[in-house]
Amino acid sequence: MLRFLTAGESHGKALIGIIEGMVAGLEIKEEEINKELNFRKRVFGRSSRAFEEEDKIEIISGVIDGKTIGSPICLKLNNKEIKIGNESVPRPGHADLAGAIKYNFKNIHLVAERASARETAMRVAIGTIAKKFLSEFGIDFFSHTLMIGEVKSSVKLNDFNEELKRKRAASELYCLDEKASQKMKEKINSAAQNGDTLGGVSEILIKGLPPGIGSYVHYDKRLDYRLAGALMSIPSVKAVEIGEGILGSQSRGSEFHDPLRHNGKILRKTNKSGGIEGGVSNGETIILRLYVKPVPTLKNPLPSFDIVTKKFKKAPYYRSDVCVVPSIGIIGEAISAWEIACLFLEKFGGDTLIEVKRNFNIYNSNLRLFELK
Ligand code: EPS
Repeated sequence: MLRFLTAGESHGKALIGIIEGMVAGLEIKEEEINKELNFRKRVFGRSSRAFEEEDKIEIISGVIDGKTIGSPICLKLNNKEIKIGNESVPRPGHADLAGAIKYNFKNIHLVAERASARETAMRVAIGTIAKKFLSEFGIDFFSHTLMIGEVKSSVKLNDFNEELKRKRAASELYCLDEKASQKMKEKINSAAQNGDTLGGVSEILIKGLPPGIGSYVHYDKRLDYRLAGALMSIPSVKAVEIGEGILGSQSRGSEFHDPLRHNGKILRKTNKSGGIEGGVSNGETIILRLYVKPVPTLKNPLPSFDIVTKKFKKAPYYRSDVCVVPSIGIIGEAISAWEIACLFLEKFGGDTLIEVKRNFNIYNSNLRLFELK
């Protein structure tokens, strides 16, 4: 079984991650993790903190001579900024108040330090190892920004390639529509000037996943359940859509479902199901959309109250992000990779990469039976 645990506060000494159950024999370099960590952070609309933190991963254990050895992998990310504040006024929309009630704290920073999306840095590091594992089987991940504020990208994808990855990396907002991207930047600037924040939508595509990952037999092994549940754990994500799920709720069955054909191989004209049918991958690209709420720390704050005096007070403002949508795409890729790696290992299990590849190849040769005319 593959599992992980993270520890660490946003302004504590460090973030720690421990992975258990990763196969032996997987090559992994710190630079590969650092590349994804950089992607997560340094985007237009993030606060200065995101640019100040170095986010250089240290692999403490489980990897020797550049390869995993099957023992727990311990990862560490040092924080540059180390300080814990004191504040008794919660921000509406933040974990502050619910967390302070739950733990009987009078200082909301004791909540915010762990509720902070800084924790997702470690989950991106962990997910990068899952991505590397899945890349050994031709499975690849991509994300791009579909909407910020009300500005929509005109680019809708069912596939991606290295060129699109380069284009995405060159965009300040990871948006493939240059005109829309410009408008999104203007929206972010104007929200910042008004002391406000913005949400939006990020789309994730996963290709190369063979049919049969997940389960229709056990609710807790359904691929859609696992992906949606895990993606909802990203701070600010308020809804997850799979394929054209929202459109489906307004369509007839005859309009919505992807008709099947067989022409030497299985063919679907459309992919409205987003690559998942009955909780199981069907071999099409997995398409997920993450709906992100605006960050709750506002320069022009909402009404709140002091949890000690119970008197009215405006919510406090601290340096904060104006928009985190592009970062959410990168975090979502890592988190999806983790969930898929867990289900993939359950199906093709083994202690070494070679053993898993052998099981995968046997399954793949059986799959070819479906491809025969
Ligand atoms: C965050 C608040 C900001 C963000 C932080 C997440 O940090 P600070 O409280 O230091 O201003 O910059 O994100 C990161 C530091 C990061 O690495 O993503 C929050 O409250 O969620």
